[in-house]
Amino acid sequence: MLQLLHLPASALAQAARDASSPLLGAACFGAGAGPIPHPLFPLASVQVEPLASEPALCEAWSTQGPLQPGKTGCVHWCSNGDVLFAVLQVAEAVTANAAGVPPLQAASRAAYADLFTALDALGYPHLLRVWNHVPDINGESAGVERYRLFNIGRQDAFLAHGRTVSGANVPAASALGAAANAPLLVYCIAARQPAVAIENPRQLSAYHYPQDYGPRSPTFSRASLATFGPQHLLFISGTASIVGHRTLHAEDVAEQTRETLRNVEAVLQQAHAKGVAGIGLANLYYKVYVRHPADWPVIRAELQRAAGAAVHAIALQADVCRSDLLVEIEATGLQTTNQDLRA
Ligand code: 3EB
Repeated sequence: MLQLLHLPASALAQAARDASSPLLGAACFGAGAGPIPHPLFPLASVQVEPLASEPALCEAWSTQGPLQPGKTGCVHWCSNGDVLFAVLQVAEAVTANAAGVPPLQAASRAAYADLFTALDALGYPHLLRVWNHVPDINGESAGVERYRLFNIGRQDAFLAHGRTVSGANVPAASALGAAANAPLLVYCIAARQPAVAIENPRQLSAYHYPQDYGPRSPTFSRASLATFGPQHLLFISGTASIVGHRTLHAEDVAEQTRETLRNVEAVLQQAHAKGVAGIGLANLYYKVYVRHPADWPVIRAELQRAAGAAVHAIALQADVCRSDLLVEIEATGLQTTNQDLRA
């Protein structure tokens, strides 16, 4: 069983001391988070700023013990017997590099190669959910958009480690920007057992995007559904105003938000067909990545209209992987079956 906590950074140390539900891992957003002293769990320090009133926000995963933490290569991880939370960062400047390979592409490949080596060695080979923060994601290096370089390096590593880059074994993911001087940051949840991958019938699978969006398609599914005993976890990937493979409503943030939420609903429908009808728009945990902070009130109003005024949401300023996208929304759903609760 996992629980997802949204909390201010100042409350993370307290949550970490709660021995009845220890932390498997966490991500903190914003410079205000500061260093957390000697965490026993992997902590992703994400260089994007939160939009809400809190100076910094954290997303933490709590579970039941016993937990095993460790470090393999540059991968910090912690596992609970079913799942493993992992964090790694790679500075593109220092990645060993064949001549002519742009440093970000090399760093992306190296990050995923190190991750796969660790996951395979630890016995948690199945990636359920990945968060990627690419510094200056909409910038260019060597004349190529940096998100495209990231996609090349990521796909290279999947293939080099014998992993498929389309279909059932591709993880759910989000890909966002980060400060231009930040390292490439990847954090993820992996498992001993595979998840069920879910696609969105309104969208072309991202791993089949045409070459207009780069020489290699992105390697992610629209959602993944994992089951641990009585608990189902639904990880909905970063979702945007894309229908088919095209961006819609390029200049209109309200329309982009509504289109994005139609996509989230379409993914939920697919998940319902796989037995998680209890997860809906109103009980998802959202992370909203906003390109222009001034757009947040409009986005929040649309999200509240769709999901209710009490919606659980973290809002962050981040660049989104296509320069015409103003907002990207990801979501996580948790459902515990009644039958197993009675047992
Ligand atoms: C999209 O639908 C929007 O490259 O891992 C969303 C989620 C997006 C994940 C990724 C990219 C990624 O194409 C962008």
